[in-house]
Amino acid sequence: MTRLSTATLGSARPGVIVPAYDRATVTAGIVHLGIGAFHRAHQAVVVDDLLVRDPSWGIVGASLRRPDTKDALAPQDGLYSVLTKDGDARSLRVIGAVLGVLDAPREKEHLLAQMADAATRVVSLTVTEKGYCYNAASGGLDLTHADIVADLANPRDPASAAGIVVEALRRRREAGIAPFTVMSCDNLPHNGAVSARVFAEFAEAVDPALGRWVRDNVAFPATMIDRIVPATTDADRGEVEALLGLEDAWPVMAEPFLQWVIEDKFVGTAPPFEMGGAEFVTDVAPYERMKLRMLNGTHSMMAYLGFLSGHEFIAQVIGQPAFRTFVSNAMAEEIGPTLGMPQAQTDGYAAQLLERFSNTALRHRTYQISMDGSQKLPQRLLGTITDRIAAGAPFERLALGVAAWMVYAGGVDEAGKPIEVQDPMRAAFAAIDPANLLDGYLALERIFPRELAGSPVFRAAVGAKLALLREVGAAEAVRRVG
Ligand code: CS2
Repeated sequence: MTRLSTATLGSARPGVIVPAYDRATVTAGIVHLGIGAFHRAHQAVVVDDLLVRDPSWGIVGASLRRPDTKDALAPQDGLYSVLTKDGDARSLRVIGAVLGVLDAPREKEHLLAQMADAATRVVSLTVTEKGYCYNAASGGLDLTHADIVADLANPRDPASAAGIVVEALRRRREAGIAPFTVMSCDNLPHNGAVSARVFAEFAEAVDPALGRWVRDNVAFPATMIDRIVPATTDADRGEVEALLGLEDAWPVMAEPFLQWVIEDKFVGTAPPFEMGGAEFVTDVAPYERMKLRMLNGTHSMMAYLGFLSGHEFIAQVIGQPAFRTFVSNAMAEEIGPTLGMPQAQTDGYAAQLLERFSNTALRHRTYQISMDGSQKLPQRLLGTITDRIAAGAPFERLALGVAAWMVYAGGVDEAGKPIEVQDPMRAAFAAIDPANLLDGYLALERIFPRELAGSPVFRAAVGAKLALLREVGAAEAVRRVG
């Protein structure tokens, strides 16, 4: 079948939404680091909407590790489709906002030159939690991280996100060009403040004057990003091909829901992201907290408990009445009350989340969400638990979620089969004595703040849930906790 490209786009099937602007007039204004499925189903879609008004905000994407996105999108002139799925309903749209993709390891100079170019006014990132080389316990850059050590030894030839951003900023400063705005779009708490701190600390370690300049001149808006984007499968590619009438090697799948809340703090004028439904606010924190604790918190709980119960997809998990009760109670009774919002608002949000999780067309794998638990647990579950303990309130369901993660990270499922655990702290997990999981995990200070690990209430709650999981298994534990 003919491949999707500029030349063939005209033969897309009727009903497919195609760019409403003339792509030939679009120029690059954004460099995006970490051009995975999430970015292409979220930010790039919003940019695709605003290019009608201002064609100077096209995106040059970069992948920091794997060349697969570049290899797939180059023959397609950057074009790809987003298939939105809701039950049996489908909507297919071809996105034209990505002008090109650079493979950072092979094309570093090209990438740095693009970032140092005055036309680039925003550098956005989806490099996942671990990509910030951030030490959750200290709150700053992890100067012992191998990638940071390597980049600080050779800052003109960087490989980490921090190294690349700072080298591009150094070049701009030297050339007398205003800095770009650095916009984190990762699921980190206070992603703006974390990026500000991590990148300024890196710059400072390269040159104190550069560190000061970064602190004083670069804007790091916080953002809350939300859209469920499961990994694309071969079956998805087949579905896209049938709907599009062309072959697309790199489509992305998404739910209809899309939310993006952005702190109104840019160097110069921000791209008109509101044209694509984004919202500019002065304080992102309440949105971010609600989303991380309610959506991502229950996502992780469903992922570990669901995986251990033998469920492959989130919609299957939430389709079990016991799980639905458990998740709904966790949100209403344990998470919602920590958000400091009117109950009607958190209840409404919870109801909407249950609907979104129930979207059977998405096939969002529990295994996918289970990845990188060490990087996710603190902001998704542990902060909520800390607040519950401070309020003297129970947190049985959250404790079961943490215990399920410990079992999962131990690398053996309930049938005794090995689990391929993907996590930067995997080696540390493997060194834990299976006979004493609780002490082993709680000693990991990068995950568990000392105060929490030392809390008798916390230890007792998680310890009891570990025992319950061992005794009756995840499915029955969920039913009993309810
Ligand atoms: C998920 C998120 O994989 C995960 O850890 O919880 O990617 C989630 O789907 C998104 O944050 C939704 O916006």
